[in-house]
Amino acid sequence: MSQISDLSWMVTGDIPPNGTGPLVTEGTAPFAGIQYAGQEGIIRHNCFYDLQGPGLDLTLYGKEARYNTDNRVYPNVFACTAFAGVALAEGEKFSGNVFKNNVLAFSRFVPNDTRWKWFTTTLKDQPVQLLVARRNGFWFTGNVFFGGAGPDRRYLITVGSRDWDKNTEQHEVSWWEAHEPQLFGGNLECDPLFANLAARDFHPAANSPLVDAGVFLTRTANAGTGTEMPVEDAGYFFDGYEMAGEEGDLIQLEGQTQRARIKQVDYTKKLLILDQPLVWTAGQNVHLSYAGKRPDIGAYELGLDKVEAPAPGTGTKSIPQRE
Ligand SMILES: [Ca+2]
Repeated sequence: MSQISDLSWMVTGDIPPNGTGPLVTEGTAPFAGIQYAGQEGIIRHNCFYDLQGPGLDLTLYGKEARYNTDNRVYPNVFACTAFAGVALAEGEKFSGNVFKNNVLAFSRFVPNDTRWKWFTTTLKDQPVQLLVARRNGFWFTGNVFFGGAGPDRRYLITVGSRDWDKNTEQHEVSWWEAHEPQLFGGNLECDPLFANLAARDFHPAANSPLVDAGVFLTRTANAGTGTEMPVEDAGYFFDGYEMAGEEGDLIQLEGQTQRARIKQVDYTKKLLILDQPLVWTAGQNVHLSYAGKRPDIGAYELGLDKVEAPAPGTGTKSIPQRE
């Protein structure tokens, strides 16, 4: 069974940014925007920001969070947290998790959790956007990493475990791309140029490098025409899950402006059933509806008449993170 997060996750008022808000208890892990353990889930079009913990924490623990597999995390904004935009836990049963077209920017580590020397000494004040305690089970492509002007860029991707005595020496994004291409490929390090960062408006500005810089979600598996489109990976797509009032995704091929709505996804056969016929070549790129030449990076698509995600501001409280 799949699940989808298509909301705009944020925090209003209850947790002040960059600080010692009322929901943090000294000596325990700060709260995550979403603490997640699921399989074949879709987490997209969210803006996670001003959190004291990670925006998204793919975690594993105990008897209730044992599997994190084959999730699709695209395209979101993880910004201005006091921990890391995204955290990935160590442990078994963690595989096939793909992060595409996300922005991870402007987070700065605050050691609210004082139990770990690595936090209070090494990571304090570092621009940690991604904190990973593992070197397998995930794939980042088409994402933007940025820590603001001036900080030590080797910490944008921080690898280590909070209770290890000696964590791995940290490296710049380009090093990870060159040395661990099975984990990182085609990511960018640049200022995302949001429309208004101070006001937490995470739309791309007109001159933003996010515009038309994203990767496509998947490709067609063979040439064809009609309403049954085979794709290499159907796990990115949503057909309403038979819920009343929910529509399937609008999709669009590269090089075309025509769009079709998904009526049904056959995840086993990797088949998209469409409401109107399209024509495609073998290996043609497929995405949700987009504007311009390519998809944008981040939660918004510049130039789309209707953003399919709700605007930030609907307000969702974060929940306590388990130990
Ligand atoms: Ca675009």
